[in-house]
Amino acid sequence: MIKKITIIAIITVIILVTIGLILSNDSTEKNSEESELIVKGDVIMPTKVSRPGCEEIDRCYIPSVIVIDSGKQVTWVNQDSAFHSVTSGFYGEPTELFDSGHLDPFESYTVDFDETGTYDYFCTLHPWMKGQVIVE
Ligand SMILES: [Cu+2]
Repeated sequence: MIKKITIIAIITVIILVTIGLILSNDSTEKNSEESELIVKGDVIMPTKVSRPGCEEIDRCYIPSVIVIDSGKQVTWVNQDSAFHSVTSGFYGEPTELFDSGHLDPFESYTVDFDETGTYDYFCTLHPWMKGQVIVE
């Protein structure tokens, strides 16, 4: 009788470990999918955009317009040596949907977009820096 219980216990443990392995594999796949999406959604703030001029060649945020599916996210990366921000709305008229605050050089900022629409954003420090996220 005790042997039967031991065997049942061992089988139960094996089943639980197997389920655990399957679940952990699933979550690993999900994580790699997510990181691919982050790379896809990257918007870069390149160097020297803290002076006016980038708006003339549409290079303040690269790309300045990004189109994504709803439920996805966008990550901005500050590749400049100056502070920048990613703030929803227009200069002087923030919509308060999202605001990165001052991003240090090489700092990044991610926003989830669950609702479709067009989201304008700007840099609070440099009024000429404008961008748009279009969520479809
Ligand atoms: Cu800026």
